[in-house]
Amino acid sequence: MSSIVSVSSRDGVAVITLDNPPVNALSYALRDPLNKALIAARDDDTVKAIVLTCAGRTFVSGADIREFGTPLTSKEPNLGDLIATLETINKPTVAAIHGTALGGGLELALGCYFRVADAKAMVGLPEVKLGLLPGAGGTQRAPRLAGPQKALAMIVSGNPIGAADALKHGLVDQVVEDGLVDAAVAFAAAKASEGAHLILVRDRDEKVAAARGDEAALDAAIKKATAKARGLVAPLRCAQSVKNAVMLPFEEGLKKEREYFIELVTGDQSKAQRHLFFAQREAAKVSGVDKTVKPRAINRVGVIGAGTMGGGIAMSFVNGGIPVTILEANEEALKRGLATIEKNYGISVSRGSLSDEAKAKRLALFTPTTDYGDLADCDLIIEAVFEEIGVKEDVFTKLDAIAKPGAILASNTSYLDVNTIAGFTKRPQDVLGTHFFSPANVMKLLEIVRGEKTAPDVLATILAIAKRISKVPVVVGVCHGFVGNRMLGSRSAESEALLLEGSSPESVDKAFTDFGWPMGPFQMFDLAGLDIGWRTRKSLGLKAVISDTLCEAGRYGQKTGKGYYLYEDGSRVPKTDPEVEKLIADKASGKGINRRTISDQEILERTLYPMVNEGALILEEGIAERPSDIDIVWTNGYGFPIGKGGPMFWADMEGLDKIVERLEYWHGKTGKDVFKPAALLVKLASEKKGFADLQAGTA
Ligand code: 3H9
Repeated sequence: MSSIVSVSSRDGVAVITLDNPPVNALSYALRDPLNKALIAARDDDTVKAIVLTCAGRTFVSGADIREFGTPLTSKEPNLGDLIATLETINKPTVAAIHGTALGGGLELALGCYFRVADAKAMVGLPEVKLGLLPGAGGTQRAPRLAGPQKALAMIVSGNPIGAADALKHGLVDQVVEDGLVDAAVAFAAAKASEGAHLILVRDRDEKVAAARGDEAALDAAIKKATAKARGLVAPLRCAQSVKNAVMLPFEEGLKKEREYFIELVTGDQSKAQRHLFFAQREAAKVSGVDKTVKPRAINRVGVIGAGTMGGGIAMSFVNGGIPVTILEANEEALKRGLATIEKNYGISVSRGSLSDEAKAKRLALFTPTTDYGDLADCDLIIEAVFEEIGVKEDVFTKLDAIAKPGAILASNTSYLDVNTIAGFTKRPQDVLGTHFFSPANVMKLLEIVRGEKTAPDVLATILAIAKRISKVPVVVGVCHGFVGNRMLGSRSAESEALLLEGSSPESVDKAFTDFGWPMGPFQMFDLAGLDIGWRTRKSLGLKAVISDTLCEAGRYGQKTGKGYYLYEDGSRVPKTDPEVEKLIADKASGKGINRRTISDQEILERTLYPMVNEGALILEEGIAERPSDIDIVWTNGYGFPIGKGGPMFWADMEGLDKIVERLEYWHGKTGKDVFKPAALLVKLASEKKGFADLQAGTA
């Protein structure tokens, strides 16, 4: 017996406890003693049943992701061997599930005859989010217990379900409010003493047999579930494997599942998605904010501005159960903002993702006001007002006068200098930027802008609250546009240049969607509103000839029914507009440009390489703490394809020497600064290293 696996006996039931913090991942160090403990309990005639339970905050939350790509993954006993051992046991085996039983953890539990879960437990097969499929029988056993449709939804989405749902669909056999291990022991003992007929999950055929008769329904469900795969292979393999569970004998389905798993785990997409998994957790580790820094308490949040951004920010906090005082300049604007919020919740109700009761509860958490004095009891106040420094000065001066001591004052600015804003108060240590992305109640990214004087506990507080409201936080430094919009700037300028030289909005956007982006730059401009960039450019004395002309003609994008594209009444589907084609051709000829056919390769090089270059400058300047933080910004805030791991991970895959060579080529041809390779990029390329080396401290 090792400290990682211990065995005790209760009324003839062997209780095997796994203790591998933090999440009881099934590393080799755990698998080996667990396998031995299972064999010992199996072969001990005094043991009449076995309960598998975990110490700490959770049941097994999966295979050990850090072992993938190392010899330890397959070192025997591997996870499949462990489950095979479980299935040789001819006495009741019960998994006692608390916390999260995820991936290999749920697969282990499915190797038991029975599962008892704590009422707050969640179970799921999230492997698809790592570019994988459940590789230890999950795609074969889950459909046999829950039915193929439910298993398909769980495996292709990767989203976990609660204990009650799992009970309803047969994934667990009993749910208990408390006393989980006692209940599991009692359950196991009862099964043993009643001499229950024990059927392995792999041998249960009713639910898959029923689906076998209706292959068309299964295919339709697969088509729907994988409709948004966008070039990712894992969702397709997940779906095919569930279909195999229905159509093939168990052993054959299992063999195929193994083949798919090996294909995926050795492929670039899964490497990229595993990189993002760890990158997200790294981003929460911020220099100067260690575990000893205690976050401040946040019981009420104030939001200034009830427009699109303010409303979305307020909804994010309310969705996390935090009361919000929402302030507008006048009653009319306040009413309009609240009506939009109510409408948005109404849409969730009509889609079935929110109950009427939950909607009412959320609405009750809003306190509307037009009086700054009402923000005095807020622990955190975020302003989302007009993006102009004079307006910000007015707001922060007022906040400084009314906010209670220790309240955190945040600006949702996307470009302005947070240090200047902090200087409008007598408490710059309590000021920072919280840059949400639109629609703020949906988008996961939160850029936390650390000012020169921002206190460590202020950062710790925002990092903690971000987790509470299900955002993905990344701490960045002060510069124009921070990480995301600054890199977007270099991409945008070049997208416009491509139009003048011969591309169309359609051809640029298609090159992007073929690469895996959900939409291209021009579809994104139309969605976000062209007027936003126009206003910023005007304030900086910059020009973008096509975009400016569209704005002058009142073409702001989807909200005005036309921008780079045309949108028919209320539709979001972009249609080619001959007027825009003509406008581009006229502007090009006015500048004496001979338009030509531009390849997808050129489009991608000229838009994405400058982004990587800007990312390198951002790292040189210390605006981002590490390359992977930039990847988190771009995959969570701008739709960079997750299967490519973010711009910096992708750059490493492309090869930095190739990128430098092409940047130099374009710099020579155009003379534009965006193509001038950053010193860091040149250094890494010349040393044949990548951003990963920089992060690992080996460059
Ligand atoms: C799989 O199972 C494949 C099989 O089908 C087939 C195999 C053949 N491995 O997220 P947190 C670390 S694939 C290694 O901050 P929370 C994490 O990096 C796996 N490490 O905590 C972090 O480390 P650090 C399928 C892991 O409470 C620390 O634990 N399973 C793993 O917010 C705390 O993590 C999954 O995909 C792991 N499996 O959330 C589940 N999991 O402190 C992945 C976590 O050094 N895990 N770590 O930064 C999760 O979703 C969340 O971690 C969980 C806890 C919900 C469990």
